[in-house]
Amino acid sequence: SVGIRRRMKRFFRRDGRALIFAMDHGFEHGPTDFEEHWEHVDPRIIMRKVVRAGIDGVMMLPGVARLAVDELKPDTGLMIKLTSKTELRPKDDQLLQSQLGFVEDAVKLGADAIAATVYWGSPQEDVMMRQFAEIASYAHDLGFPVVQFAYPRGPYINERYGKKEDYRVVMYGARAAVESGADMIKTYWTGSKETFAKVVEAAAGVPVLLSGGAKTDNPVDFLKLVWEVIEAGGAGAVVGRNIFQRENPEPFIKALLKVVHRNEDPEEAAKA
Ligand code: FBP
Repeated sequence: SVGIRRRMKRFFRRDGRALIFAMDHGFEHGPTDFEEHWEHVDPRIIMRKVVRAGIDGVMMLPGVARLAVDELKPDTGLMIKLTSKTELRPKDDQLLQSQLGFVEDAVKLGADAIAATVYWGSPQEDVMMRQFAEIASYAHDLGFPVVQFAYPRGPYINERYGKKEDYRVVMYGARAAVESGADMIKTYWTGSKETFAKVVEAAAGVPVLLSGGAKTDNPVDFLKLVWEVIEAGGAGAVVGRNIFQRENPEPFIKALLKVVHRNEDPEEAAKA
């Protein structure tokens, strides 16, 4: 619909690419994720920094968004994620993301897109498929794009492919996201430009964003990874720990923006 097309543009610049800041870690991993730079546990402080650095969009759960939306610029894309899990759950339930908010909550917060995770290959895949279908159906009716965090993980994946980052697994998840109606996909790095390009192709034109992952000790290593994503045809990245676990997120975001939007050489981008 027209609404979906308009709202997609709040994230993607004219080059079709986006850099999005992720901050749902206080729920998904617990506040220990912020201990490296404890001041960033306050969503207002880190949001102020990322917005000042020129980020294209941000992703939060509804409660944190309520605290931090005033820090956003009018044109910062706002993605509200409606599913999560805590790491306090019993191990057997770690492969399920549950719904913790509703599309209406996101709309009231001024969201531009709605996000939800599906762990493809989980024993509880069925629950997340249904959850995603409900969220997507309602969001689409209202003219909102839907982002699927398409994260394959589960026992059979490990048995059959060895690891969840195998490109055959990642592209399966991306394809399943497309076929289930996602307007944007967020997924893992597959380890090489060539294999990530296959993931992008399997997504058949639906934008594929990298899921940042654990902080790299050397910032340039992460810039290089994002550079490869862009070279592979990826639409950008959704980055959490690699931003808020650094002492100085602003220059790092500026460097990331140069890589994402200008294909700038990572070493050069890091210098400025
Ligand atoms: P990162 O850039 O920190 O990896 O953030 C992306 C993200 O998907 C978060 O939204 C989420 O909290 C976290 O990674 C989940 O990581 P995992 O499920 O691998 O523990």
